[in-house]
Amino acid sequence: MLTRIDHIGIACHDLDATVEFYRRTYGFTEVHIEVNEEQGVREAMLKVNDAGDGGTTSIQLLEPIRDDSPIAKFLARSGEGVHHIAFGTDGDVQEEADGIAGQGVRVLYDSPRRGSMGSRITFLHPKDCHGVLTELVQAAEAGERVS
Ligand code: CMX
Ligand code: CO
Repeated sequence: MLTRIDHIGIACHDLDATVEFYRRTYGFTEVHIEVNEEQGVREAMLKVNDAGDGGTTSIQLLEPIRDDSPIAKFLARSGEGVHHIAFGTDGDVQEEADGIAGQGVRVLYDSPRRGSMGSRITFLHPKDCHGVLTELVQAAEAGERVS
């Protein structure tokens, strides 16, 4: 089941300046920063302010590290802005993706890849999702995180 909005992915030219914008303007805190070579990005996770109601959502800011990365291509075509929405799964992300593929939606990876903070991720083609690049995320268990 898809149980939450895990994060919204936003493409930016300058990661540090964009992190600073979200910190200064909204008071969001950076909880994680990493380079993901496979995805061709330097990225930061910012936690949206927590009102104590149990809701935890993040903003993922993505800066390209290679000209042929999906984020570089997106910036060249569309400029900065919302790049994808990521839903969290409560179970195995591959099983979730297989079920969705059965509805005729293209899943972009044959098997899940490594996402932020050791999560397992895959993507659904935007053309099959009414224009929205959609990521599925299975969070790493606390003991399993790979950095
Ligand atoms: N949102 C909506 N539509 C998008 C899109 C996006 N982010 N990226 C591309 N498209 C559209 C294009 O505009 C194009 O539409 P038209 O045919 O109408 O012009 C169509 O999709 C296909 O475009 P394309 O040039 O053939 O495909 P790309 O080479 O741009 O690849 C995609 C698109 C989704 C397959 C590729 O970006 C991908 O594999 N993404 C998954 C990985 C990823 O995005 N990684 C970065 C984030 C990492 C993370 O979240 O951790
Ligand atoms: Co993402």
